[in-house]
Amino acid sequence: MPRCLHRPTVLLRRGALLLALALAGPCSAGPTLEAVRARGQLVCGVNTMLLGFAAPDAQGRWQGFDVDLCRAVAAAVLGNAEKVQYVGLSAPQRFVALQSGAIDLLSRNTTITLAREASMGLHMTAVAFYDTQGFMVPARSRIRSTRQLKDKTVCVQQATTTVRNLAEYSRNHRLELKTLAFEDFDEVNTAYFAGRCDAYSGDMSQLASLRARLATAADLHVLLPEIVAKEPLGPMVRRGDAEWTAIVRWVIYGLIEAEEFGVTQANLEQLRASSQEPAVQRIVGTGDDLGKLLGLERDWLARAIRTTGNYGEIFERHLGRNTPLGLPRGLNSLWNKGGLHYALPVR
Ligand SMILES: N[C@@H](CCC(=O)N[C@@H](CS)C(=O)NCC(=O)O)C(=O)O
Repeated sequence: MPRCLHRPTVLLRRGALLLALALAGPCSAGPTLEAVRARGQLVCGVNTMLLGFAAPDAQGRWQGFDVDLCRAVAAAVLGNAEKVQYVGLSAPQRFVALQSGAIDLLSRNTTITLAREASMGLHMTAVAFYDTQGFMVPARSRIRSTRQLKDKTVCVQQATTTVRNLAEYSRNHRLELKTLAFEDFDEVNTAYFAGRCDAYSGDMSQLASLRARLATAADLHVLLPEIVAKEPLGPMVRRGDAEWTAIVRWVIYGLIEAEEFGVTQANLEQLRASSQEPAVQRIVGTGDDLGKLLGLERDWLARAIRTTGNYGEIFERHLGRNTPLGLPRGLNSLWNKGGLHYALPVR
């Protein structure tokens, strides 16, 4: 953010530290925030149909974990979570959509890897969901470990991290897996549920989602315990807009920090009215004006929390034990509860 840093740097040289801090912000909005504001709408790329992450409900309203991240960003930057246009994107379409400027934000079960960040003109923001790649098999197959997959056929979708991870896993474990890869998601699902493959490989959350949506009571499916690869999922943005990258990143960290400090959708207004705790005041928008540093309103994070609740509330609403997916928090617990979510501090 050269334009943001420039002014304080010059002033620091003149020794006017306090003045510099007072003047630090609002920064230049950055092209994406400017475009989103001018349009009055955030254009968010999501999955076409992945129950729990992004799927239209009976009324045609998009619902899910990835959708709530779009809503939280829209609430933080526009003050209105309804001002989102959703663009359903398949695995092969997603990066082109972001590179071409067709979407402002890609919030779509996308794994962050070095190659993806360094070679595609894109940036990761933050890990929103710690996933792992695994296998699903029909319960009747009696396969309960990847050791029993030798020479078996595995269904996967092309243009995903899944394909290469699977090849490496097969080689490392001498499994001689045969891969049946399809470009189209529906084709993979149809092939697997019609019994054309012995196993389905993908991110564990996706396998749980597919099982919840497509398996029948008479045809049960189990997830094998072994882990094929780490799959850290998170929103991506275009390169070259540091302000926008920072906004999306800090909305995610803010939602995680809100959980850590006990700020929920239900107690937000009460904490805004009465909390004297500086960390809580920063989150609910009554303390230091951190929104200004991001080019946003003082209550940017409160607007997001009012809309979606904190990170834990989003997780439980769409993916948790009381949902069709029934996922445990596991790796997605907070750092002080045995998990990996350690938000950089909102201060
Ligand atoms: N996290 C992996 C996999 C993401 C992915 O696209 N998974 C597929 C298979 S479950 C999917 O969601 N497909 C939906 C579609 O293409 O419409 C990645 O980033 O490559």
